[in-house]
Amino acid sequence: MLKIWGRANSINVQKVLWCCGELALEYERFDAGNEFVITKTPEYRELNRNGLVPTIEDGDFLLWESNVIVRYLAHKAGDGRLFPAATKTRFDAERWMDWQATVFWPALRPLFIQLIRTQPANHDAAIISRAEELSLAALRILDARLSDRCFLAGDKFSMGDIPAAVAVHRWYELDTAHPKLHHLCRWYEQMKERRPFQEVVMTPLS
Ligand SMILES: N[C@@H](CCC(=O)N[C@@H](CS)C(=O)NCC(=O)O)C(=O)O
Repeated sequence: MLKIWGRANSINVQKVLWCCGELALEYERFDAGNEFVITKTPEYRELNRNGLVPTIEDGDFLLWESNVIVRYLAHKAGDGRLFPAATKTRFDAERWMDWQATVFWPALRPLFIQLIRTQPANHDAAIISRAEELSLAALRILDARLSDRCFLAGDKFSMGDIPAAVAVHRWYELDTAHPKLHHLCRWYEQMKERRPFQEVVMTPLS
């Protein structure tokens, strides 16, 4: 059975768990990361030298990097449910996955760390304000993208929606200003209707 290493409250682990839910894949999950200090052990470092989560073991195949794991599982399913068959649609989806990892999450993460993982007495107003500004800029890009299509890579839900949606969920859950972004909001409501999203992403932030 597929093995997944990673605590269930990690944004990057949630991408993989959501993907498994969409594909109805069975898996065994092992807590790792943060308070689960197993990531610091030599045994875990053999699996993932970065000491980060998630890591998966699919038989003798070991893989880390959450978005790549989502691509791998979606492709392996082989039925086009999450992995678009058409070349341009596929790379369109991949583009939004990379953008989430390189632009959107780096903008939003400091806000999450400040508001959820930092004692209020230690909040840094400059970090919060900058993160709010950069996150909103990224969210406006998503909103514009969704103005003329249902999902990020077209008219069908795909792997391209998964990384962005887990991050958008965090933004909506944070105690920060939420200017009206109508297209984004409509898309997020669609995500919230999906059972696997409800089960693994819509959990209290911690
Ligand atoms: N680019 C990596 C980033 C992985 C990452 O930063 N994971 C975080 C959790 S979201 C982590 O392992 N943090 C340290 C920890 O939990 O101990 C990926 O997408 O898988």
